[in-house]
Amino acid sequence: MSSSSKKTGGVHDLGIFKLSDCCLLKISEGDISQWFINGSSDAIVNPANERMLGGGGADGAIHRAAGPQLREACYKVPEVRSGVRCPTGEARITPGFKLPASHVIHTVGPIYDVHSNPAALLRSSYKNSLSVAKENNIQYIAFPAISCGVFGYPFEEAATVAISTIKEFANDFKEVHFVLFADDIYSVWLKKAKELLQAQE
Ligand code: AR6
Repeated sequence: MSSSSKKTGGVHDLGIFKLSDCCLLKISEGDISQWFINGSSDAIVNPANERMLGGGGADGAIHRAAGPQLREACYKVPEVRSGVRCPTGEARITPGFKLPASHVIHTVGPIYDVHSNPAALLRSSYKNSLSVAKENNIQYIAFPAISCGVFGYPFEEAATVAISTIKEFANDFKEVHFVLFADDIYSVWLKKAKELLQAQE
């Protein structure tokens, strides 16, 4: 199967795949905090922790780019128990404030070596993020590789869960994006998408 991905001057262009007649999956390298489509029906997904008050990695980049209002909005999300605003596998939505994208969907992926069934929890993170997006009329959504940084999830296993779960929402969005931070993880995602999806010419 051929792919539409290209490599120009050491920078990967998009890998584009068809999820359904109305929805494309686009895979690129970059900083998710800078991603947007139209600033009105677009959302980025933040790989957060259960407190939802910021952290390192993509979470840190998103909070820095959004400005302090994002932390204030997160603070107002009710705790379900002490120190937990978003349990592992669930998702919450806030505005994007100074981000170019209109919304942030915060989700908490599993810690690979701590949780007993990380695949089920990672699947829940993707599924609940997509459900919250759908409820809020989001048409364009971008994911990083949830749990693949600090939380230690192996890239290939994570890519299988991510892409197969997104396939189930193929009729609900115009575009689903993966914005991946580094060449190694981008290549793994692209390879997995070629295995599981149809390349768009
Ligand atoms: N844009 C896109 N991807 C990024 C960016 C960025 N700006 N920065 C990092 N990545 P991580 P996790 C990649 O650690 O594993 C935080 O402290 C990164 O290379 O951000 O779910 C939270 O507060 C990796 O491939 O999220 C939590 O405590 C992927 O994003 C914890 O880390 C996810 O890495 C969550 O850990």
